Amino acid sequence: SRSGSVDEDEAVRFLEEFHAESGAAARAPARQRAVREEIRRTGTYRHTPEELEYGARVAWRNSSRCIGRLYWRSLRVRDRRGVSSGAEIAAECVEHLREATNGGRVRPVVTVFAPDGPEARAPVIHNDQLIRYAGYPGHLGAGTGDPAGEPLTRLATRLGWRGRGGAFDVLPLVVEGRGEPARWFDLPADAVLEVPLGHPELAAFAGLGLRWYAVPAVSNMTLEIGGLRYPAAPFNGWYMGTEIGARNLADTDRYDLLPAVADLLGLDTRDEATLWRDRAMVELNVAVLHSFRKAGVTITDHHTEARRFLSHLAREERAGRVCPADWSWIVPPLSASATPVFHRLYQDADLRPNYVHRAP
Ligand code: HEM
Ligand code: NRG
Repeated sequence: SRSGSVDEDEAVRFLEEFHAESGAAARAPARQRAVREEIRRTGTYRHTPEELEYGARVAWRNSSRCIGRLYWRSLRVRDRRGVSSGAEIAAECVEHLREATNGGRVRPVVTVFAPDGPEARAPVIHNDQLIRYAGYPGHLGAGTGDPAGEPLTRLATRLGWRGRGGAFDVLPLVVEGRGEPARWFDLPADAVLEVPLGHPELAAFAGLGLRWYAVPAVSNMTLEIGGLRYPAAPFNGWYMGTEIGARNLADTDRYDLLPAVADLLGLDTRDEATLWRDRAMVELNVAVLHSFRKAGVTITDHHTEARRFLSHLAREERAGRVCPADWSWIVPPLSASATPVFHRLYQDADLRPNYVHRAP
């Protein structure tokens, strides 16, 4: 077969799994022959809508870093393989966010754009996530916004976008349509639901002026199914509170807010043994969960999600499958040993279909 063409055996392995799991074994031989023939003739093949939907869901099931896999069958798959211009991709990402946000009752969604092929490269979404805050570097760590947003802020700015210099400026989408240069597209405000953060007991907490967005929509991973690669395939579920309260707002190379929260709590930050960091982290996480709940936005806590994950593992075993899992990602970054996922080990495996990282 010619170079850059899809691996026939990978394609057939996927089709075998698809037909076996979807109870359509009778149709398998004819479809496999047709796909082999299509690959030999064109270097690639097209998934049927059913294969794409199944592949995107199993790719989630196979994501060994994800604690949220209990609901893998409920993933909504938006088939937008025919869309490849920058402007249309941006518009479809906005539609994705509207469907996923659903007024706060967040729904897991993936939108699949045109794949890589022997004739044409796939379109590129430069954002790590569809919604992210800008980061503006300053002197001696005195920057503004989210340091994780700095690379995209730089790229968007080079392309002519002007940020307002605030701590929570929503970045534009930066998209390269097939065969087009990169362009930026502002997200309309009504497609970006955000939650202002307050604390159930500490009235002064709201004075910190913190907020976070409702929908984590990862857009820097390639969906791989049956030898085909879909580099533009943003997906989302809902947040687990610790992602925001124990990492995004707390990490020293992110918003680094534990000292400010500790001050608010009146803790002695000169003595590590007061555990001011730990106490501030708990209250920050309480604020995140409380605020999302109050705003009617779906979120989960790490105790509930850890329990659900173990039900998922048990269910997968009953179905005769191993559920690959990466302990270092499954275990939450707060109160790890108070959750059941901490107290055991997991088998890991690099299965396909899957969502895989691409070079930045
Ligand atoms: C990672 C939770 C839905 C695929 C994670 C992580 C958490 C999580 C806590 C670790 C993130 C980190 O430490 O940065 C959830 C919850 C969901 C959900 C609560 C609610 C439904 C989904 C969906 C997909 C998915 C719908 C794909 C269709 C992944 C992948 C990773 C991941 C690929 C690894 C990301 C990476 O390597 O950076 N998830 N998830 N998750 N999740 Fe989920
Ligand atoms: N930690 C990242 C998001 C990574 C994926 N997490 C999810 N995925 N919940 C953050 O923004 O904090 N998901 O598809 O729901």
